[in-house]
Amino acid sequence: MLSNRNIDFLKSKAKQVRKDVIEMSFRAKSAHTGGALSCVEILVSLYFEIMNVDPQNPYDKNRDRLVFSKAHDAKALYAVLAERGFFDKKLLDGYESNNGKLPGHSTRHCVPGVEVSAGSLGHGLSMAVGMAYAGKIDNKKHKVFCVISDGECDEGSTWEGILFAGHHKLENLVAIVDYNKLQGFGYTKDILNLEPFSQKWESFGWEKVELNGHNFNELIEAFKKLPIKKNKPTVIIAHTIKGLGGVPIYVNKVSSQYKPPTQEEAEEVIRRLSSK
Ligand SMILES: Cc1ncc(C[n+]2csc(CCOP(=O)(O)OP(=O)(O)O)c2C)c(N)n1
Repeated sequence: MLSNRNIDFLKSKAKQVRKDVIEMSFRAKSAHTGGALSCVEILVSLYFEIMNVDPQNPYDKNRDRLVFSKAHDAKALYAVLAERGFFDKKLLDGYESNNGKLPGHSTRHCVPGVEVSAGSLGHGLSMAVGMAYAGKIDNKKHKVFCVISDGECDEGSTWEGILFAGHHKLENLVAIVDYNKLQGFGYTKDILNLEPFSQKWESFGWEKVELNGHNFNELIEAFKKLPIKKNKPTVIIAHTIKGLGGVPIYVNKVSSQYKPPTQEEAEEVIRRLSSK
């Protein structure tokens, strides 16, 4: 269990990240806000409590790696990295603009801390698997985390990575599924149902934890137990809500995928997140 002080600290970071995400969405009139909001607590937990990273030495060879496979939701990653001190927060103003440094899909080394280029969905887990496999061969101690979406779990390439990691017993690998149950044009259960989801991972040789992906206590308790089982990769199936904390009428709706907030909506969300 985390102390109340730690929880309050993480919650305040999550609020700030949500504000930054909404501001970037509004400024750039960008899509992909719902999925950025659903993974905020996952990223805040990892970068502020769990991962061995040093913003002053971002390419330390012993650092933990994070592959952000659902790179269309890069706003969340950028906001967390900036808040953690990897780069100047002013760069967020140039998100998805001609003169900015932050592309709509997170791209390797566009700023310190972004480990891989991604955005063509379904490839990140295989990159993470390769990094974990190399780490295991070289007897390295760092972990490789990979944040993937449920939409990516409808893709065959993801299951090839899952199969490989189970076979090679990559206990240094942790996949976190941001299971918000919505994709670009509908609910995952209607497009290509994943259930029974956790059993599928287990049958491929992974150890699973299922939790509320917005609850810091649950997330951090699970992360602190890693590796959950010797000789097995871990999947954390994080049940989340697309658009949580953003514009209320888009929460858990397809519209949270592509619709940027209007000025009034953005102002209202920022006001709410700035109060209390
Ligand atoms: C291979 C590929 N196909 C299609 C897209 C276009 N696309 C961007 S986001 C998205 C769906 C988002 O849903 P999901 O993957 O579940 O992510 P989340 O809800 O977590 O944002 C799609 C189809 C893409 N980026 N890559």
